[in-house]
Amino acid sequence: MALPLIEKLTLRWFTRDISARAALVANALHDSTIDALASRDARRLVLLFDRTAQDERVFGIGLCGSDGGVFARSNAFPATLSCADAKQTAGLGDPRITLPGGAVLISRHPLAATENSEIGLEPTPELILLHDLSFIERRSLDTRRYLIAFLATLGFVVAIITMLVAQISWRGWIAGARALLRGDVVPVGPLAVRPELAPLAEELRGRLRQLEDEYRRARGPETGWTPERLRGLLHSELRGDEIIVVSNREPYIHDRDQQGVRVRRPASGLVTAIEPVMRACSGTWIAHGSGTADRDMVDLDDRVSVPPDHPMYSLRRIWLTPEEEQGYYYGFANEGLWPLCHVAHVRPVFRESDWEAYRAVNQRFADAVVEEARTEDPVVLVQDYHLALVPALVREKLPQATILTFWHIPWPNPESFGICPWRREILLGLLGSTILGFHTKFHCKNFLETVDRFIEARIEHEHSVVAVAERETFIESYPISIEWPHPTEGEWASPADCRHAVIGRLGFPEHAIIGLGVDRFDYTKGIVERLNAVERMLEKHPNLRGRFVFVQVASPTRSTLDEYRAFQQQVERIASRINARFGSGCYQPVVLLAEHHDHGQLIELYRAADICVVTSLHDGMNLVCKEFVASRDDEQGVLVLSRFAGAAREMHEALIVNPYHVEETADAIYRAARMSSGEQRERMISLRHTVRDFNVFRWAGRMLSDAARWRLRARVEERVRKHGLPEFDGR
Ligand code: ADQ
Repeated sequence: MALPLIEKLTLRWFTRDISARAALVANALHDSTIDALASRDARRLVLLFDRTAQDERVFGIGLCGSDGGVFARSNAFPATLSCADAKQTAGLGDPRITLPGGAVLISRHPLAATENSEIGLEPTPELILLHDLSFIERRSLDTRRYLIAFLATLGFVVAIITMLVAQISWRGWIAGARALLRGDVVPVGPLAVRPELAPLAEELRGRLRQLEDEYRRARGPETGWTPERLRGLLHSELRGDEIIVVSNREPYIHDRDQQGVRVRRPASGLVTAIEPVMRACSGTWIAHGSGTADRDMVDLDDRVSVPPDHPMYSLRRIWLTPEEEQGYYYGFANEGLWPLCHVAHVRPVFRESDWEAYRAVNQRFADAVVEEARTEDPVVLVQDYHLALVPALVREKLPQATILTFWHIPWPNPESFGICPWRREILLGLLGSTILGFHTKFHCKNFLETVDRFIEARIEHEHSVVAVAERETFIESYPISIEWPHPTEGEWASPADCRHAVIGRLGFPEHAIIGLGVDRFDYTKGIVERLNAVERMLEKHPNLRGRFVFVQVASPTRSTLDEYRAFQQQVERIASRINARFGSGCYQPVVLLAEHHDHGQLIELYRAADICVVTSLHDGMNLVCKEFVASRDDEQGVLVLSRFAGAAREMHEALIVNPYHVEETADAIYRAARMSSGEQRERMISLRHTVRDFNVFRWAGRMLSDAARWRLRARVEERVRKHGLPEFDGR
């Protein structure tokens, strides 16, 4: 479209130039032409015209005489071109004619009299100049080529630039849209914080959440471990065999106070884990009756049905004298084995008298198992480090029993375990089990190495089996968990209401960022390290002073032991120090709630908190972090988790820290305090999947399935031994 326009324009310019040039040439020829004309010398004129026409632009020159004919013409001037035609064309708007050699432009220039000569002729002779226009065509062809090339190059460059710009802005849009959908603030780019986009983003987020929920509902539980499935397993694979649990801690404690008898659930990870399993499979739980009203609540066989409001299984209580409790529980178990297995820099203490008490009490528990067993091959679940001798003691009396022992705390390396003067006895006691479970593969490995170091045994590393005197024990990891909650409508207050209640009760500022720790008052839980990290964070980030609050719930435990009393005092001192440094007016950054909380109170705190901090220095698993995650159905809240807790091996979306590194922990708490709600949600969704799918029924189910396999194998072996061996021997 542009080309004809450009051609027209260039032609007009050239025509104007040529006309001006023609006037110049005509002027130059004027006088000589008049002289030659005066002498009627046509030859001279031809010579004059030919010379002038040597100029490449002048094609030909002719002189029209007063008679109307061509008086003289240059060689190239066409003989066919009459003066009349030439004059007529020259008068047109487009004074061009086409000759065989190409287009020419015609101009006419009348001759006027000069000073020396008078023409005196009528009409006046005129010079006709023919100008070569072929160069214009050549130029216009070149121009056309250049123009096409230029436009093509320009188009190409523009296309590239457009693509680049589109790419960059598309990425910007995508990143911005993603950030908006996550609920982040978009600081730059096309979607940078614009109030008008907020409702749109909110709507999109809502829709996404809806789609995810639909997807989750459609997918159903991944591993699908429920109480029903566990019950089904017990009936199908274990043929409804009886289940006996034996542990030191009882699941329900009856205490007497001024109002009468109260039932209490102890702060214990073991109880948290085993209770739902017992509810699912009934059976009998044997445990130490430690409550002040426990004796009043049992029948003649020391049994009571629990849970009190909806009995589902039987609790058999064992009575211990204060001396027995001192030696077995406080002494050997908690001053010896607990610090031995938790490498937490508190020295284990081993006393002969404690060991004697430990042995005697373990015998009492084993006897109770034998008493409770209605068959010769019950499934016995032995729990924890208080009862390490029970498996072998039960095995002596009930050789057909399937004994599953679970060690709830870490198992240290052989060097550390070697400190124990009764290491052989402990190992042989545990190896009375059919299956011995730990939380992690790492603890299993440590156990196998310890066996290898201290006793005569055949170890099949490939199958994770230890055999002592041909009696085999399968060593396996079974990461423990909690029951996934299914709160009934209205049972849980909304997180906003929980927050409101906690802020009101503890006198926090309205926009407080709430950090939370929930533990027993135990030196392995890293409470001191956690408070030091909180202090360091407030030191580094003064902007959070007056806003960040840390609630440490710690239920007193083993308080008769010096180590525990000193530890509680140390924590109280540190909390006071932080409050003195950073508190002002009614703002106290650390609130220490040194008391037992019931389940509902813990749920309220978990749901109110922005951050849950678990900084165990060494922990078998740690259930607090799983409880926090399970309580956050709003998919908000950040978990800061010690890498030394077994849970860190599953809960990768937590902010994992080394609690010994104060700076790192402080930075993680700060990061959690500033984490966008979008990132919180992403992490929390993933954590919730893990805890829901790997729940406590899966833990129990896996162990009981393995037990069923071993029972089957044992029965086949027994049959072969009884009926198959004679034939086999050929006797
Ligand atoms: P614990 O050392 O008792 O368990 P943990 O797993 O954290 O530790 O469980 C503590 C339980 O007690 C939780 O259910 C928690 O809610 C409750 N609790 C803590 N403080 C409380 C308080 N103040 N009031 C009320 N309840 C409180 C041991 C091992 C762990 C392992 C469990 C289970 O040390 O590593 O995870 O057994 O195997």
